[in-house]
Amino acid sequence: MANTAPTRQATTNHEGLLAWVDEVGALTQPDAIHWCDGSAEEYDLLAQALIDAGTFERLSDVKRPGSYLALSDPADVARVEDRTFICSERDSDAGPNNNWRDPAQMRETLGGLFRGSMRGRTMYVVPFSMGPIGSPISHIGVQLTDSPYVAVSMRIMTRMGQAALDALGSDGEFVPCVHSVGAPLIDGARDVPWPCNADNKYIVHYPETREIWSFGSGYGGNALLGKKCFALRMASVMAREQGWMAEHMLILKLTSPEGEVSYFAGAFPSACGKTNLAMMVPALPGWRVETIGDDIAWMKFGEDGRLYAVNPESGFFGVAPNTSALTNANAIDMVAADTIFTNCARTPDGDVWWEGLTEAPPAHATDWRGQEWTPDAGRPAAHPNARFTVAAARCPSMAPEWEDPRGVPISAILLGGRRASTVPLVFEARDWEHGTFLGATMASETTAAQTGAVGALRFDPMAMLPFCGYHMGDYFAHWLTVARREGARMPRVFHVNWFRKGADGRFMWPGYGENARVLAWVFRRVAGDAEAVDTPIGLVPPIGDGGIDTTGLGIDGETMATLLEVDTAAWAAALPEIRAHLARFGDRLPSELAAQMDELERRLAAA
Ligand code: TSX
Ligand code: MN
Repeated sequence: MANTAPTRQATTNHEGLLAWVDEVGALTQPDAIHWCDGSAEEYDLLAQALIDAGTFERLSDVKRPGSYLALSDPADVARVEDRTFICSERDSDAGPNNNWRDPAQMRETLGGLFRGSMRGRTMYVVPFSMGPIGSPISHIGVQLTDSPYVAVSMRIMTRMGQAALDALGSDGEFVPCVHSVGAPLIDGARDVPWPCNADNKYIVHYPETREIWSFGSGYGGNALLGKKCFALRMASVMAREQGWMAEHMLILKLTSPEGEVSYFAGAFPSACGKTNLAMMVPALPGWRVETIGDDIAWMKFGEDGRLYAVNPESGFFGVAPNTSALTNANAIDMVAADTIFTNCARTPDGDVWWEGLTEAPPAHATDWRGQEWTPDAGRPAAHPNARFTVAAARCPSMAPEWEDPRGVPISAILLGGRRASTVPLVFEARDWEHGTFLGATMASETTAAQTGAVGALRFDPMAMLPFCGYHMGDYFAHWLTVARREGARMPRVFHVNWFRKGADGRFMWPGYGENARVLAWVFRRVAGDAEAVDTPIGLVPPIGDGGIDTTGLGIDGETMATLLEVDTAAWAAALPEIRAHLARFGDRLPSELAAQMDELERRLAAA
């Protein structure tokens, strides 16, 4: 691998960058250093090197042109939250939401691990812009990695290569990101298809010096450092200091039958179908949904006081299982070509397959571990966290302005959760402070896809619990602070729940394209054209005029009433759990949120 990898010299005069690359090279001792230019030729060369190394298998030119399948080490299949560290000077600044380590001690530990860790490999210098190149909302990073799989993935997921270097200039600021799979090739040792260091994973953030160091894993958010590490954990710290917002949110564009446009951002915990919502095909005639992003929103204030959002990414790293023409037709079209699949199953005709892709499974397949698989195998063919990595430009529902350097003005923030009971289909926050409270107390019931008891309530404030790079109490305070900026015109906040179940245990709301009916009510609320009923928990759509359009839906008024019902007894019963959740943040919980808690209790008691 090291002998066949291309090498390319530096094409920057950024002294700080050159010195840092030298320094990390001296520490990790790669055989060669390659500065990525981000060209298609370079991508093809690296893909060929990955095929030669056994990491990639080229898929059928007929079934999946330009596409590859990688099977990971079974010990390297997901993000590792228990190996993710925030190394702030003070323990208290990391908060109860993070694993803290002393930065000096961590530097010593990592120094030992990274010393010589790239021996026998090529170190790729991967310059990237999170957000459109040159946008005032964007920020630049440079990742050093000994994984060509990471280098090609970064070309899809970010604006990677010479253009990012050029934007950096000779003295621009960048977030340094160092990544090693932690598997040096010593004394001519043969490489494996998916090198990693399963027992020694470290995903480390130094928020004060803005550095990211990742060791031992080649998978997803552990290794593609622009995504969760930079665009969420590090960016949340930068955003707090600089007065903007880095959020774990989709961004969608909604166009009404009258041709009016609104942009919504949306925070959802895992397993709520965030990517499906971002790419949704509305079932409500005349309405159109287009995609800006499916995972992360960076929002800065415009001169008009509104929040303008960009998607800092340029691709999708989506969960494959249960993605189908029924759940997400745009994603299926998108991954028809030029896609990297990881831990999917392979069919005999050189295509990929995953659970939920088709109603009938293939008669034979090779599973994600490379073993023969048949439908009676008693184990999934694709790993439940199998992924596709594909350029956003391939997504048919991308809005033309998705790369607008000015960003798009956000009118509403949607918060969501998976709740079988208690929480209505949709309700609106009374104001920004109440919306912040709704975000801070967001919760989802666990599904079989997660570990632990199925159906247990898991609080995940703003869907940021694993992604906030500092104390979450301070993060809530930041939400309250940005709204006090002179002239700020904050988005309205809504809570949605597609997952309420009836007495028969079945989902009451059809979801998917029918969610457009909920989005349409949100749109009309923001425009001042829809009604709402005041309840103890917030503003709920009325049944009928001014409420949710149910024409052609086939849901009766009684079911709609149940979907929108505020079960005050169930809410009152949930209060102690919500209080206990907020108590985790101790004296850093903003007093405004404690007051919101008391107000909710008072309103429920009066109901
Ligand atoms: O993504 C989902 N969305 C959002 C779509 C834009 N899912 C899948 C969640 C797992 C990732 C949903 N599942 C949604 C939803 O709105 N709703 C449900 C629940 C549900 C599941 C199946 C049906 C209806 C609702 N279908 C039938 O009962 C036929
Ligand atoms: Mn995410």
